[in-house]
Amino acid sequence: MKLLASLLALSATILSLSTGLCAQTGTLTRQSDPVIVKGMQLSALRGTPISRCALYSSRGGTMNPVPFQTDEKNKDGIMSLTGPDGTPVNPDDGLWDANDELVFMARDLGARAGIKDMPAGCVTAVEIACADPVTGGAGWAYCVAFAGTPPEKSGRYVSYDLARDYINADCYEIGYTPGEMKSYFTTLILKDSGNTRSANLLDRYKFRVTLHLFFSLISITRNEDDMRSVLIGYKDGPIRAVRQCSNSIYLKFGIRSPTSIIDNYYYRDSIEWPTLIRLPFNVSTIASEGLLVSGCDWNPASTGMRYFNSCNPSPVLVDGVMSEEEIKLDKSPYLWSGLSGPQGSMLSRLWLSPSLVMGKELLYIDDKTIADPPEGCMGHWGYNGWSFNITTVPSGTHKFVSYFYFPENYKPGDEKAFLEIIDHPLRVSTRAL
Ligand SMILES: [Ca+2]
Ligand SMILES: [Ca+2]
Ligand SMILES: [Ca+2]
Repeated sequence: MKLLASLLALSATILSLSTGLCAQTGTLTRQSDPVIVKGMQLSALRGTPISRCALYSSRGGTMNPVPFQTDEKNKDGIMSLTGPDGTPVNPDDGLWDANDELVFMARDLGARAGIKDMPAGCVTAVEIACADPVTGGAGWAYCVAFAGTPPEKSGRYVSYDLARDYINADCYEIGYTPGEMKSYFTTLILKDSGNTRSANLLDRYKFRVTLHLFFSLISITRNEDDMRSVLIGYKDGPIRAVRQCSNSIYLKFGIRSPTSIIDNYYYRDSIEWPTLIRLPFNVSTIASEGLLVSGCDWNPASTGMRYFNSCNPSPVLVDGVMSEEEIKLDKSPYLWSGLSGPQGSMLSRLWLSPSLVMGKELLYIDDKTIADPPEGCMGHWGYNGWSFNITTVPSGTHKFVSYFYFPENYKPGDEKAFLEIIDHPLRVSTRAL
């Protein structure tokens, strides 16, 4: 009798636990984190045709399809893309395997659900749980495999126009110069909540190196026009557009540097933009001084926006005129910077390989009278980014990654959620239902 009572109590506990699990509502507040689930975390789907899978989340008690994409990688781990001529680049097999990636946005996570909640026709389902390591908030999504094509379509956040080399995302648009093999973008438009759309605010992204050789008797300068960037392959969203480029820099006497293959990612409200610098020698062996400056030079349409960063929380006015406050900006290395105004808002941060951390300081010039060719629009308009003393940089490959974020209706403090994406990444776990 006692045993029976214990068994009954145990089963009641299990029942309440499982009911509790199914009733768990999503508590995750993070929105802008891309969630990347590796194929090895989806082992229940191994060998399943990717075209039969869809992503669902539970909102308001119903399961709804949510935007997602699957990025296959070939057996060497290189992303499968489409070449500019439409042919597959690094194709894979169309089946789920360990190195393929499922990608979606944290904003689409929902409540916890059970196998009984899965959509009709579900053959296999894997639960994806995401936890915020700081707040303990959690959210869930479900990768569902069907016997054939999934019954419902989901939306898109990003699209890529190959002919214009142009990305149109919910919160921004960014454009390159098709056919010109340039590495830098020349168009940046901000959108706020999809309701407003600014003019193009950008002159160009500048990347400039100056080396002084033989005790400054000879100077070598290179700018972003000396870089050649060839589009190898692309992916047209719907979660992230990918541009894969082969980059090299013109050195001298017709010689180019070795090429680096770089993938750029464009999400709904963020961009991840890595750059590789390959140095065949220690800079100090050939140069007494070396300076690299890199940043966005804006155009007059940016007038009225305000610049701020983690060391300079009081915003300064972008108007093509260098004010006292702008001259006195603290040039210390900053963690993040922002530009905000009626046109919209943008935040940026930089990740550097440790070899580049030394000797960096704020670059900020807002002076329309100082020409800085090559540029489309004469003068500096809120030109901001980084200045690096590269004299001490050793030979080898150095990487930096620029992150751009596009908050909707930005107010001070909103940057914290974007910083958390890298500082405290969401923890992703999976289990087959
Ligand atoms: Ca595959
Ligand atoms: Ca100013
Ligand atoms: Ca300019």
